[in-house]
This record gives sequence, structure tokens and C-alpha cells, in this order.
Amino acid sequence: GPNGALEATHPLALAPVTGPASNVDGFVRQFLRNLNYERGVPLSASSPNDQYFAFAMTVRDYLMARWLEDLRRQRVTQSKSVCYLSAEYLLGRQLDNNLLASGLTDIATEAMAQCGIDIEELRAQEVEPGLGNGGLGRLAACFIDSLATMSVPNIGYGIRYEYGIFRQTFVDGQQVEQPDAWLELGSPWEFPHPEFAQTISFGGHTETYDDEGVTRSRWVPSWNVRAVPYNYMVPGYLNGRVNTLRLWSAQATNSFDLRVFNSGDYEEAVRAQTYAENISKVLYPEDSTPQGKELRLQQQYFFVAASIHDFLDHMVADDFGLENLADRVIFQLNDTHPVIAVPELMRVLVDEKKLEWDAAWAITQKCFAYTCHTLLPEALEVWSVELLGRLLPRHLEIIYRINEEFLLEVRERFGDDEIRLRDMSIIGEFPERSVRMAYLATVAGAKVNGVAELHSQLLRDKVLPDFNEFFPGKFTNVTNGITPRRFIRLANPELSELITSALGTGWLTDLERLRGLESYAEDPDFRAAFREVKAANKRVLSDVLRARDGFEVSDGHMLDVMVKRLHEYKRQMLKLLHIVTVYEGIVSGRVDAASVQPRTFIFGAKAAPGYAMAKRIIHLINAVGSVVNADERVQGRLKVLFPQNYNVTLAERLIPAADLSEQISLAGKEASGTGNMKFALNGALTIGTDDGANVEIRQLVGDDNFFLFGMAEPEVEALWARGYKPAEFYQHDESLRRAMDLIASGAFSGGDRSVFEPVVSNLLYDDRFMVLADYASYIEAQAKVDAAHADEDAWTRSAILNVARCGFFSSDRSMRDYIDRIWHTPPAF
Ligand code: BZD
Repeated sequence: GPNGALEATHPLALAPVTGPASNVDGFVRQFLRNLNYERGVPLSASSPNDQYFAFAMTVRDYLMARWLEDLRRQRVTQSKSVCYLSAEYLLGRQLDNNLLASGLTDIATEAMAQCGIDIEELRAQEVEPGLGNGGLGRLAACFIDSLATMSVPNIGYGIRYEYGIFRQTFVDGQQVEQPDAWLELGSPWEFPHPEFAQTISFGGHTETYDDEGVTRSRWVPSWNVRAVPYNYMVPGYLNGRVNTLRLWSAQATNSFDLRVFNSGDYEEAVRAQTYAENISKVLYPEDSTPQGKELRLQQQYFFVAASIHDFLDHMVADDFGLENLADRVIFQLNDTHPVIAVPELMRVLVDEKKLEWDAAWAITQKCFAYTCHTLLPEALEVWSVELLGRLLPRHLEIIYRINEEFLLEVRERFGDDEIRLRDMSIIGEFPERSVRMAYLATVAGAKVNGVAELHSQLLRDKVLPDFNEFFPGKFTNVTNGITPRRFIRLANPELSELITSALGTGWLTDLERLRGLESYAEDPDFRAAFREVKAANKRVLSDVLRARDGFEVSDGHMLDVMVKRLHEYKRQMLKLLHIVTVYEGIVSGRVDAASVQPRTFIFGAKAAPGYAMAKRIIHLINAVGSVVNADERVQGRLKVLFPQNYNVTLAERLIPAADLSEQISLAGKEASGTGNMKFALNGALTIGTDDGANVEIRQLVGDDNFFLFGMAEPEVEALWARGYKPAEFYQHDESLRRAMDLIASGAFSGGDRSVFEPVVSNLLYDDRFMVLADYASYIEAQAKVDAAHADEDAWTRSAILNVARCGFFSSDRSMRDYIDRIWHTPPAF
């Protein structure tokens, strides 16, 4: 074997050593061994962090043999693997998930009790890895969970950011960002493998040379960094499978300082090191508004180049035959962030492996598929030719050639239609020459998918219609999903138990079985039990918010929850106008407080640090909250809570306690949403627009169990076409006027009218997301919510039906769809 190690066929080398005994005694022994021999402390002197580490390591030890076996099997069978390329994985805490997947929860709990340790205290030690912004990153985490649970060979590739999404704090109601030093105390879940580091190059120039009579191109880069892989276990749910998540960390190479700075000066050399290590230093907190920053492009190329080389070097057998690469791997591009992988694979095939261009292009077109997650034009990523050419000169040449040949084909099909050619070119000319990454992905990918039916339809019809015409059959839909292991079983153990008591086990991996709950909606005992679960979840949430934020959650309130990134298109302002309307109605004496259903409104939202309007809206929510919560006249009726730093861990507590789920984006703007699915599956009713996956949720649960409001996408289009004048809605709607005037009056800013003036005038004179146009309809729908909530039994029936009818939204189903429509991988190994 390598380095004189035993051959793989030798009995000692063949199988991994088995893990600790699967009983309490085995767990205790392994735990103490880890505490003593890995942490170097006796139990009596161990800190909670020591205990957490030793505990996590023990869980790892149980999974290790299976992990090694699955890695071996992926190499031996050479059956087609899915490589998910994603710049973000919003994993959430790992401990409980890994306990659940390995079936160790009870044993581990008892083992800790025997050691005199409170397992809850250990759980609290874990800092969640926040290596993503929102939906896109969380989706990647759900997908790799489902693939492992379905025994599909998969490697998730991404970036090991040293700092994840910022920690949000509020100072005087305004967002202040703190660095997320999630690795400060180390992480027990990662396995660095510096020996498998890849060298990733940047800069320099290209040249042609004579290769035995053939003229070839090559890249002569000017600097490089080391990409060090860190492996994470991705265990399937109770199936003995463990897949791998491989995240890359940037380190300086020895030659780095010499090559780039060539100064021989020590301080300069250290600076150079910092420059290299900056690449994986921090997650970009900008969602939906790409910044076009150089470091961002460095991050993208860094992780996809490392991933492609890693897979080719270690996972593809020497005799496999590159021309068959698409039988070995499909690289799924999670949005455009990893699209620079396309020219990288071309470069490897043409420049390094010396394949003909056409042969290389044929392979490449089969190895990639692209998922689009947006409809906002400003969110479509472009890179200036100047920057791309400076950082990756050979890739730019390759992109030019791909574009040239593509436009030739377009010309052949459609003739010299210059407008069409300009519109379809991968290179845009205005406002500067730049590479349109979504176009590159569409041209190169075997398939392009949107993330909900409506989104995929709009993608075909509105965003990329020329491409849809040119590539018939390339566009498809895969509606998003969520993992029921984390978002039902772990987040809502009481509901899970209730479901199991009705349906038996098996539903967690076959979520359509929840249909069986439909008949229970008619059973008064079941409804009472269901209500009790909700009440218990509210008590848990109440404890969490008291400890975390010092909030008191009032008993008997409807919990009305809106949690998601702060963005104008998501329309937190619409929610706020509703709250101000109800508040104003009571304090002005026009509405009797006693007639208002008690409600607690909960917001959770981070704003991109550079997004001024989003930050102002956060400030306004907090300001309204302070005034409303302090006003005697609405005591016991209205409460507004905005816990800081909404993250996966908090979502797991908020969602199971919610009664009402707010999914109120302007129709045609939210690609899918996934929070909407989590709420419905935890028995909240949705108030929502006809947008994203809301459309499919409503179709499944039925109109009677969903509060629909607002314009549908064609009406939005029609209103724009007619000419939208938000001020007219303000003038013609007294209740809207009162709410807006109250905000403008300074009532929430200590009389200072200037603080929220920009928010109000933005709505009055611009209102890109038509908040005012949908206001009346929203208020009307909220009145229906109040009426419905007054009938406890009917509400509970609806809530149960939401759970029963949303099994479709399991990410296991999403994965089946990807396999059937895009990947065509064998079902399992
Ligand atoms: O992706 C989101 C969409 O807005 C949701 O509608 C959808 O449900 C999810 C999953 O498909 N998009 C994002 O979350 N996008 C980002 O986070 C992002 C991050 C960096 C740069 C651009 C966008």
C-alpha cells in the first residue's frame, strides 16, 4: 500500500475497527476515554466545553466505522456520485442531529446521567456553524441530510468560513453586527486533512506554446494558495450511512510571499500570508445583491477549483476514462456562485488533459446542472471582464470561446438577429463588459431548474425565454423541501410523538404518510392533544426567549411569526403596517381593545450590513415594538417581539410554537421560500400571497386552510403596465393613511419625524414591491384570521390538515425529483 501500509486486502487494513459498544456502559467508557485522552482532563476537573467535546467525539466514534466504509465504497464502486457545489451550508447545531441519526439519544442521555452531567448543558455549549445567509444555504444543508438518509453517494463541497453570518445585536433598536467567531473554542465535528490540500492559482497571464506540433494554450499564474479540506460527517437517519461534507480552508503556501511580493521582507511575508488566508475568512452577508468584489470571486474559484481537483484526483479511478466522466459525477451548481467551475473543468480537460475542445465541451455539458434561486434581476451575478481577466485570465479566454461557439449556433438557428444575439450573449456590454454567470450556467448545464413551480415557470417565460426556446427540455422544476428530521422530529418532539401515536413509525422517511392524519382532524381527543402540543411548544419558546432576550411571552396569545432575511421584496413593512393599524385603531378609541384577539407578533430578521433601507426597517420594527409594548391601552392585546440574531437554533424553537406563518412577499418575487414549508408542517396556518411555494402549499392544504391575499403575479404585471402610483392607494384608504401618518408623525421616534421619513416616503413615492397596493387585501385577510382563530376547534382542524397534507415538502422528495429529472444517479449503493 501507499507508504508501505498494508494492502487494502489485508485483514487488518480491510475494514475499519468497530466502534464502542452500543449500550450505556460502552458510551460512558468511550466518553471518559475521550475526556481523559483527547481533552486531557479528569471528569472532576472538566469544564462544560471539555464535556461537550468529549461527548461529541463519542458520538463521532459510533459513526466513524460507517463513514470510513462509505468513503471506501464510493471509491470502489465508482458509481455516479452527486457533488453539490455550494458557497453556503447553513447547518445549524450538529449534536442532536447526529444523536438522532445514530439512534443514540437514549443511551447518551442515560450515560450522561450516570456521569452526573446535565445533557442540556452540553447541548447549550454548541455554537451553530452559520455558514450561510438564509434559504439557499439552509436548503443545501437539508439536501445533504436527505441524500445521506436515502443512501445516495454524495459529497457536499463548500467553504470553511472562519467567520459565519454575523451575530446581530440591537443597540437602541438598530442592528449592530458582531463577528461570528464560531471556531473560537474549536469544533469537534471537523476533520482537517492537510495532506490532501490542493494548490489553487490566481493571476498571471496566458501563453501559447508548441506541443509536438500542436499549438496549445496554458495559464502562467502569478500567485497561489493552499486549499485544506475539512471533512464533516453527514449521517443518514438510522440507516448506517454517513456521507461527507468537505469544506475548504485557505492557507498561505510557502512560495506565496516570494511569488507575489518578492520583497524578502518579513513583515511583508506575514502580510502576504494574511492575504491568502483572507479567502476563507468570512462569509459575505449580502444575499440577493451581489457586490462584485474581488475577494468574493477569489472565494468562488478557490472552492470550486479545489473541489473539482479533489474529486478527479481521489474519487475517479485511473482507468475510468475521462470521456465517461458524466457517468461518474454530476456537479450541481447551487445558484451561480460556483459557476466558475465550468471554465475550470474545461481548462483541466483541454490544457492539462489535452483533450480536443469539442470533446471537452461535450463532457462538461453533461457534468453540470444549475439551480437558480431568484427572480430579482439585480440578484443575477455578473463579473466584470476586467476583474475576471486579471484574476483568472485563462478562464476568461475559455468563457469567450464558449460564448463565440454558442452565438454561432444561435446565428445558425435564428439568423442574424442582432438583438437576440446581444440578449443571449454570455458577455454583457452595459454598464461595463461583464460575464453573465447565469447565462454561462444555462449554456453549460445539462439542466436548469427553478425551485418552485411558479418560479420555474417565470424563469422560462420571463427571465430566460430565449434560452428556453433555444434549449428545449433543458428547463425543469424541482420544488424545494425541508428535512423532517431536523424541522419536525428534533424541533418538535411532542408533535412527533403525537404523530407516531397515530400513524406508527416510518413517516419520518416517508413523509407522504402524514396523509393518514387527515381523519384524525375530526377526532376531538386528537385535536385536544394537538393543541396541548402547541401550548407546550409555546412554553418552551417562552423559556428560551426569557433566557435569551429577557422577553415575556404572554399566555393565550396567538403567535404571529415572520422570520426570514430582511428584504423589501419580502415586505416586513406590510406586516408592520398591519400592526400599526391595529394599534392605532385601539389607541384612537375607534376600536374596542376587548374586541381584538390577543396577538404576539414575532419578527426575526438580519439585514445585509450595507442595505440601508433594510436596516431602517429593523429600527422601525424595534421602535414600534417599544411603543406598543409600553402602552397600557393595548396591554394584554398586542405585543411585538423582535429577538436578535435569528438563526437555525432559534428557528427550531419559534416555528413549532407559531400559530400563524407570514409569507407575504410580492407575487413573483420569492422564488420558493422554505420557512413556509416548515411552519405548515408544524401546524401553523399561513397568511400568504400567491408566490413561490405558497402556491403549492395552498393547492395541497386547500383554500379553507390558507389565508390568501394580494395580487397574483399577472395582476402585478398589469398594474406596473398601467402605471403604479402608490400615493393614490394612500389617499384612498383611510386606515392606511392613519398608519402611515402615525409613523411619519414621529410617534415611534420620540417625536423626531426625520428618523423614519425615508421609509414612509419610499413607500409613498417608489414602493417597488407594491406594499400599498396589497395593504387593503392584507388587512382584510387578517380580519379573517381573527375570526377563524376565535373558533378554536376549526382552527385546530385546519392546523392538523396543514400537517397532514404537506408531506410533499420533505427534502427527500426534492432529492427524488433531482435524481429522476436531473442527476439520473442509481437510487442507492
Ligand atoms: O433561496 C433563496 C430564495 O430567496 C428563496 O425563495 C428560496 O426558497 C431559497 C432556496 O431555494 N435565496 C437565497 O437564500 N439567496 C441567498 O441567500 C444568496 C446568498 C448570496 C448571494 C445571493 C443570494
